[in-house]
Amino acid sequence: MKIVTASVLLAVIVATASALPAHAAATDYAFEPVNAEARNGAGSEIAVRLVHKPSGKPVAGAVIFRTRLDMSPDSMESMTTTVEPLTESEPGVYKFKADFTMAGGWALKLQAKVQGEPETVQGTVVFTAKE
Ligand SMILES: [Cu+2]
Repeated sequence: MKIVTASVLLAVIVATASALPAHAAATDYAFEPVNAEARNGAGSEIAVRLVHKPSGKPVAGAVIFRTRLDMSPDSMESMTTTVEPLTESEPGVYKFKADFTMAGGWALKLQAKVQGEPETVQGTVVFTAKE
């Protein structure tokens, strides 16, 4: 039964490794909509707030390096449109210009680098584009 013992031991090691604090750190951050309702159409402004969950404080100076805007909330994940970053309008609030092409639910998927956090922070914010 030596093999069984080894695999149990391995499972314990894997479980312990996934509980390391480094993993918890990136999940300490959350992206939230400033206003979940958006105007449908080209050049619509949307904004997200990046929050450090344990302190509840906004996170300024994050570098959002990847975005994707798609209609996955309405089961149209392949329907994407352009989204262009604008300035950080106030600390922790990041604005974008979105070219919505259809009324309904849109998911803004973000990847960001936060100062002092080695892991990439990821988030999804759902907006509803309305006529
Ligand atoms: Cu659609």
